[in-house]
Amino acid sequence: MDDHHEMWSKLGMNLENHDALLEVLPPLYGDIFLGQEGRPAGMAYFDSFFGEIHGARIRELVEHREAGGFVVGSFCTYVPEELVLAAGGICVSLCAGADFATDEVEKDLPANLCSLIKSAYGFKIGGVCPYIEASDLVVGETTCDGKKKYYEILGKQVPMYVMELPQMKGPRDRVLWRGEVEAFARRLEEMGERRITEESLRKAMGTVNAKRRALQRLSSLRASDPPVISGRDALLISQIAFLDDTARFTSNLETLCDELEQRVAAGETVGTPAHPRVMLSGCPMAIPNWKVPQIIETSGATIVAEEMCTGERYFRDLTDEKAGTLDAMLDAVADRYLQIDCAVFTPNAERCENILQMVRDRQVDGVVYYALKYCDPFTIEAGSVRSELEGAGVPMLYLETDYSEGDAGQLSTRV
Ligand code: BJ8
Repeated sequence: MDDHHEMWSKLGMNLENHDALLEVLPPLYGDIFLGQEGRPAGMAYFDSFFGEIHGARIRELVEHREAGGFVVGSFCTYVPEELVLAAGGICVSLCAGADFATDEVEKDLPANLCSLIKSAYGFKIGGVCPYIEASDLVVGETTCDGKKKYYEILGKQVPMYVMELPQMKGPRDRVLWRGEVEAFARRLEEMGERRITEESLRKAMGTVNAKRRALQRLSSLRASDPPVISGRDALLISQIAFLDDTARFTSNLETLCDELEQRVAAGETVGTPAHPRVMLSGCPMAIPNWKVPQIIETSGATIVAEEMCTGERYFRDLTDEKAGTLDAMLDAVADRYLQIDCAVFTPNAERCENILQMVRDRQVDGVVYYALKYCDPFTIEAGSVRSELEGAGVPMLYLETDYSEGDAGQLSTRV
């Protein structure tokens, strides 16, 4: 990585902590990704993105702000990124994939909170997340209780805006959510000092849908047997989708998919027909949370799908681009996001239906259910998912873990 210390310093980051973090990440990345055999050549783009994940990409965000734009940071797939783009902003997800400054974190947050929230706070107070430091606004959502209450604490440290997400999906909930989408659009217009127009929103919807279509294409290619790309690489791509420039990401992913199509035709694979085909299901995995995929794929299985927000839940649904007026477009945005089947909703039967569909489409042999400790929505919903899968004759392995490496041996044995 080039020397970006001056930029990080101007952003107010803790350089000592950050240097320590940057020493750990490249070897970890090398072990998990670069040593894989038969990797597609198109992964080189994503490797190079990762190499500059805290450098060149952050410089782009800084330059965007200097040119009059703004940056919005978020923690959830419910935040409508089309609206941010349409108002002249860039939407990025914030760091939350590794333990950091845990002792300090636990002075403000309970120890029995999920790793994802504690990690997000650790990266903030440790001064090691350039994405949050480069954000003009952090957007939260009323999903799980842990995040809701965490946003009250975070809101004392950064400019914060919270969208009220309903907990059900009836007509009154839809009205509430549509109002929230509209209010968010108005807030973004204030930030960007420009109106969101039919033209700008239509363009943004097209740009974001193109990204989701490219991710859907990758997902379909993973139906090949044996697989042509590892689950680790596919997960990495999903993680980068939340950080990279949307159009550039899409173009590089389409190039990779072209290569994968050729590999399917040529029979070039990353596994053998004897490898079990595994689907991951559950909580999201933010960079650099690769512990479980690494264990699964070094134990003789290949991951062929992720039923999680860093996976199918992020790109399954498109926003209807046929809407003619601005009002109708905001309807389409609201409707698209309300389809997301996160476990924070009740009831959430469509999640099980979607899981069964994915099992069929990807010819899945078994599901590894990944739950973060203390995540009530996903740990509780595991029971319904298990009984649906058992009914369909598909085995499920339930793994409850956190971001520490202490249980890696035990997880490995169970896998
Ligand atoms: S849409 S999955 S990104 S809420 S793991 S913080 S739920 S206690 S991350 Fe999520 Fe949006 Fe849903 Fe996706 Fe709470 Fe669970 Fe922690 Fe979680």
